[in-house]
Amino acid sequence: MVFHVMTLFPEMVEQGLHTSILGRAMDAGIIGVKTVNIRDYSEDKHRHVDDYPYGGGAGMVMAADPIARCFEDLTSGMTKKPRVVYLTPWGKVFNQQMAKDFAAEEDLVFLCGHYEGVDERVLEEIVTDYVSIGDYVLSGGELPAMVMIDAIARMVPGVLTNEESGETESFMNGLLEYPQYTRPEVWRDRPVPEVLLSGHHAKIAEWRMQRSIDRTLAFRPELMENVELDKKSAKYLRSLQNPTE
Ligand code: 6GU
Repeated sequence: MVFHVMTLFPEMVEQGLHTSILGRAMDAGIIGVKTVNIRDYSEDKHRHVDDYPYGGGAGMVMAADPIARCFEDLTSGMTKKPRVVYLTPWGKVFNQQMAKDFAAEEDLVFLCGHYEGVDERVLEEIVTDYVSIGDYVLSGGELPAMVMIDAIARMVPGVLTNEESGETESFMNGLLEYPQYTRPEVWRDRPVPEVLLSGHHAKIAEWRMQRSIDRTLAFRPELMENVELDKKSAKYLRSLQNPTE
C-alpha cells in the first residue's frame, strides 16, 4: 500500500514515519510513503501557494491551482482513481474501523491544508473523504495525516508480526487493554499479580479478560455498548452488575 502525502512540509512527514514498526514495513516494501511538496507546483515567481480570502477576513487561503496540478501529477500513473483524504477539524472523526477500511486501498492520498484553509473548489474536485482526528484545532494537516498513516499501516497485512498483532490490543475486541507487567517481580513494594506467575494459561486469560472489562467500565464505559462478549466475559460483567446474585 502506498500513502501519498500532499503537503508544504514534506520533511516533517518523512521524518516522523521512518521509525519503529512503520520504518521496518517500509524497508520490507510492504508500505510506501511518498510526499510531494505542493510548493513545487506554484507558478508564482516567489513560489507562493496562498492568497487573500475573497470576502475579506484574517489569514490566507491555499489556492486551488497548485493543489490541483500537484494531484494530477501524482495520479497520472494510476489506473484507478484513489481515495483522497482532506484533513480537517470538520471531518468525520477517525476511528479503528476507518483505519481497517482505508487499509484495503492500494493507494491513499492525503491533502494537508495550512493557513486558514483551502479554496473550496479544489476540495470539491478531488476530495473523497473529510477526516478529523478529534475535537481540537491543530495548525495543519500533517500531524493528523501521520496519525492516520500509523493507524492504517498497522492494519495492512504483513506490517505487524504475529507477536505485535493488533488482535489483542485496545479496541480490537472493543475492550481496552489489560494491565501489563515485566520484571522485577516486586517493584517498590508492589508485587506482580500472582496469577501471572502461575503459568496457568486459562486462568491468566480469564484474569486479563476481567481486567479489560474493569478498565473499560472505569475509563470508557460507552465502549461497552458495542462489544460482543463471549459467555465467560458476559457472566463476569453480570456478576459486577448484580453482586448479590
Ligand atoms: Cl484533521 N486538522 C486540523 N487542522 N486540526 C485538527 C484535525 C485535523 N483533527 C483534529 N484537529
